[in-house]
Amino acid sequence: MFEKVLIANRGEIALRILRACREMGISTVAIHSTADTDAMHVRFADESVCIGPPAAKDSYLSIQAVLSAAAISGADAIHPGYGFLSENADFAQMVVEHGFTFIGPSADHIRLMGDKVQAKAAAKAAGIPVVPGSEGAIEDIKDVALIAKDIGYPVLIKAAAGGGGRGMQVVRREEDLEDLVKMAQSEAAAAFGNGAVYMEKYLDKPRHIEIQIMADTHGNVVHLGERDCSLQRRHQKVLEEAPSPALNAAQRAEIGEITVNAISKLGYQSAGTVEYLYEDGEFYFIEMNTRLQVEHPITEAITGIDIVREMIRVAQGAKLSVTQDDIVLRGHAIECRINAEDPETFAPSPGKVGVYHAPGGLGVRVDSALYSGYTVPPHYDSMIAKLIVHGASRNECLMRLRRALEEFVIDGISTGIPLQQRIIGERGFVDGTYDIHWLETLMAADKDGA
Ligand code: MV4
Repeated sequence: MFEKVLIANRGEIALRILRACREMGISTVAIHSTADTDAMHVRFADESVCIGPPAAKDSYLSIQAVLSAAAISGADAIHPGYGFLSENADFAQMVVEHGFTFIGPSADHIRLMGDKVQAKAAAKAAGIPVVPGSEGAIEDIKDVALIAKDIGYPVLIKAAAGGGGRGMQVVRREEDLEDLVKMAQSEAAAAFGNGAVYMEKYLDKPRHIEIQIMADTHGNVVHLGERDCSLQRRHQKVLEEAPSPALNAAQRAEIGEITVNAISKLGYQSAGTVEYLYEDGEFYFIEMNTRLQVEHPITEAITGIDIVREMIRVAQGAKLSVTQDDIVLRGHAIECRINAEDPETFAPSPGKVGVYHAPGGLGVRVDSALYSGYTVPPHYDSMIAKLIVHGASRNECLMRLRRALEEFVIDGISTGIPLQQRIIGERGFVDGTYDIHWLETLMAADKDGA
């Protein structure tokens, strides 16, 4: 059993992990930069260690600093949260080499899924449907041109070391293929230090649907249903919901079972998420996230399962506390990400918070590290709160969400609350028919004054 866990993160996710530890009777170590001395996660933890200056690369991203903090505090294990070092395979490996437990998957699985070409090949070999395209990285342009002709244009060139939408090129005509592949290769080499790119058929209007899985070290794997994350802007998710308005129970069970079988074959452990594009009734694997995700609370809301506690349990070698038959999806949940941002330009809007009042009541959860008088530092991600609302039906969830957004008070800084209110009032959202382009199309229409 762990006696002490170090949380290698900040903000709301550090609080989320601290809460799970406290409930489990595990003492906690917070780490923080000098910009975060007054942060909530530092106050909340049993002990804290200052690990460096404000710039993340010198603090939250410094493997040396984090490992030193774990050593001096006598922690047994490290939870990386999301972002920062959470998907750094070298970090996961060094954590283990220094005698700590990494609360997450093995370094090998993180490494495998970090290379999008290898991830796709592994997923396909394990029985997961993938987008048709080049088998592996592009080597010979003539081979790829033949495949592109066969699957039909447009095609998409993606960077093996990219992910999350970084380094993609749409190719609409055969005559552009060679130039755009070369461009993508040199951009990928410059951005990621790895010029490998691959090609896929470009899906026109898909939804982004992801399956949450959990696996222990005893061969048990379960899925917790899906989340629909199609509402995004510039590859940043804005609002997520579970279950997806696009799926029925039979489709959910089928893709869930395919995903669970593949995860078993891969020997993966811990929590993870398999991301799919969904179009015309078909699922296509795009990536796997080997970490706890921002939007995990909507899955917790509809399953009643504490995903962070399960991660900690399986890292200790315990069995999952549930089997697939125990998992029942109840009702509907939506998460709104609230960013400190300018409502027009979306530029980050850090600064001092005046009055802070979080909504509450039945079915309302707010995960945030804000408090009245807190100063949001400019050095980190602009997400300052997550509002998670649960209801018996999607309609009840929407009524409750509308009410909760009205109750939210964050004075002193600009936030994305008005954007969320706007979205949930739109017909395309209320009827659940939106795809991955819906939000950006809506906002482009606003700009044009349409
Ligand atoms: C695609 C695609 C269309 N066709 N792949 C963007 C993020 C990265 N994870 C994968 N992405 C996409 N891959 C094929 N073959 C469209 C996107 C995409 C997207 C995907 C999910 C959520 C939002 C998106 C926004 C633009 C493009």
